[in-house]
Amino acid sequence: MSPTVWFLTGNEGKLAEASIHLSNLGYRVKQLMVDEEELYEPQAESLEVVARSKINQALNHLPEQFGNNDMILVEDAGLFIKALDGFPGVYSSFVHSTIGNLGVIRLLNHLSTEDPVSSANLRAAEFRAVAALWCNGEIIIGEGICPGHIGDELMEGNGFGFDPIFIPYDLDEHKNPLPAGTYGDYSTHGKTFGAIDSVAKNKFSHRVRALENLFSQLPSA
Ligand code: ITT
Repeated sequence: MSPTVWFLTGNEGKLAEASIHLSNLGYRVKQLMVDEEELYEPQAESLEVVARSKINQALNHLPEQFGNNDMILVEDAGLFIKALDGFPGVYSSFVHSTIGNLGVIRLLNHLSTEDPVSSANLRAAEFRAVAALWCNGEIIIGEGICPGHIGDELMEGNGFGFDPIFIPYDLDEHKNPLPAGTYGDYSTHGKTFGAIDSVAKNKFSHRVRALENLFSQLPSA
């Protein structure tokens, strides 16, 4: 039987996206539940520091059903806006729960022009994710980036967090991102992540890229 990947996260959206991807690779994914008060998220300058800290904490909260070959997954992500020098970055959770999506749009109000391509360049942003996997006593790290831009209005329906305001750049046939305004083999046709479903989001997602990068380093991969 393939090992279970225990994902330490309180975010159902992250869990759902990782489960779709990892089940395609043959893994079972279960949520590792830990009381919020018992977890500490360091306010660090790097996503990797946060991810490593979460792995070390998860090791103190292993469930009884944890099997010999099972693995622990944590992942830390953030939205980095170019015109704001990478803000909110590692402060994404705080910014989302305080000023929210409309607040971010307001911060960028002055960066809109008639021309959609130059607006997309002025409003460039990227999601970044760092995933860490504990496997047989070792920690493996994977990173993923999804470039795009911040839309000028909310487009919601699906997703979580900043999904309603983030429009990924199109991708070419090899899934490499293209410059703003270029149509590619993979496209959301100007829709935000919030306006597409998670299977479609996973084609672009920083999270999936981090997981692909991470799982490609496993000896059996
Ligand atoms: P954990 O319990 O796994 O830590 P979290 O919600 O705190 O979940 P992160 O620290 O990884 O998640 O991400 C910080 C915030 O960045 C998150 O709360 C969202 O607002 C935003 N974010 C991260 N990934 C996102 C995505 O794929 N789509 C939209 N927003 C995202």
